[in-house]
Amino acid sequence: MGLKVYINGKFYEKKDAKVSVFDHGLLYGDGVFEGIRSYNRLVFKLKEHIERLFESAHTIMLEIPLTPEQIIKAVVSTLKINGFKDAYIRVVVTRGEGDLGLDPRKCKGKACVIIITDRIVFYPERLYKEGLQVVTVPTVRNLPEALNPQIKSLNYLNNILAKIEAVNSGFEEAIMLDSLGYVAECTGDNIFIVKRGELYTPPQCMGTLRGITRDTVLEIAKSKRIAAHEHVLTRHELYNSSEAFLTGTAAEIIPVVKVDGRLIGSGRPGKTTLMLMKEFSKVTKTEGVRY
Ligand code: PXG
Repeated sequence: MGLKVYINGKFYEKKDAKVSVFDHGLLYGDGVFEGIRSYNRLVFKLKEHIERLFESAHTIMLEIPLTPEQIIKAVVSTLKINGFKDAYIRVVVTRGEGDLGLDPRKCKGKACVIIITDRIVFYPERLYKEGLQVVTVPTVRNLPEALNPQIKSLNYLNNILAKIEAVNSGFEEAIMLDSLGYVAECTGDNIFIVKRGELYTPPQCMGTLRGITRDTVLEIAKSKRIAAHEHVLTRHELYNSSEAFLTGTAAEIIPVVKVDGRLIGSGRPGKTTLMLMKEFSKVTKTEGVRY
């Protein structure tokens, strides 16, 4: 039995899990999504992810045809039917079928709800031990006043362009700057630095998604009495930090040891980063919605 995908209340085999070519999610990137993870049959921060999904949908005036509780139930059913203990979960809501015009009013039916669960894909284990080398890229992060990065929309071209630029330069991940040149975030991760034992991360108004892993790191820091600041960061501050790391549902917490050719600290993952990685791993093993 193969992978089963949830579409609008029904389960389909992977090969039959399809949506219309007239779906505005495909035609215009008109829709929203969330990337969630489960660890040992516990879905981490499921409520928070679904809340963010509804906020993204609210802003683009997309009516999700289910309640948050119904989506949570559907996520759990999809995980159960596929028998995953550890999974990567993708919840996608598209505007649905319309015509060849971008007006969302032309999508007469309901929005389309898709839930895909699969094995997790993440950076090779080696990079968590050695740390990642990253570069800043020319593509500027979307301006909040144009397309707010808080909307986790199906249009990820801004991030994909940045990823292409990093890969073309021989790096796995890109640091995106905002239109003023301040550090915003990476293509699918938030960024933190450590300086004099304190944490700094760009505020969400700087073209930065309010990441759920980012929030979790801020909670851990609080519980460990480590000062954490949401503060604008320049490249200079990044280059001269003693530690740096990225946070995201897919990557979890990954150390950064080089930025634009500048060594960060000793060039090895730092002790605050390693402590946070350990604590994060504890939290994900003990907290979440059980299935
Ligand atoms: N910034 C951006 C632009 C993101 O897309 C994050 C930060 C981290 O947020 P969370 O809430 O996950 O801590 C994201 C999250 C993927 C993938 O398939 C992308 C994300 C999450 C999971 C998978 O590339 N983005």
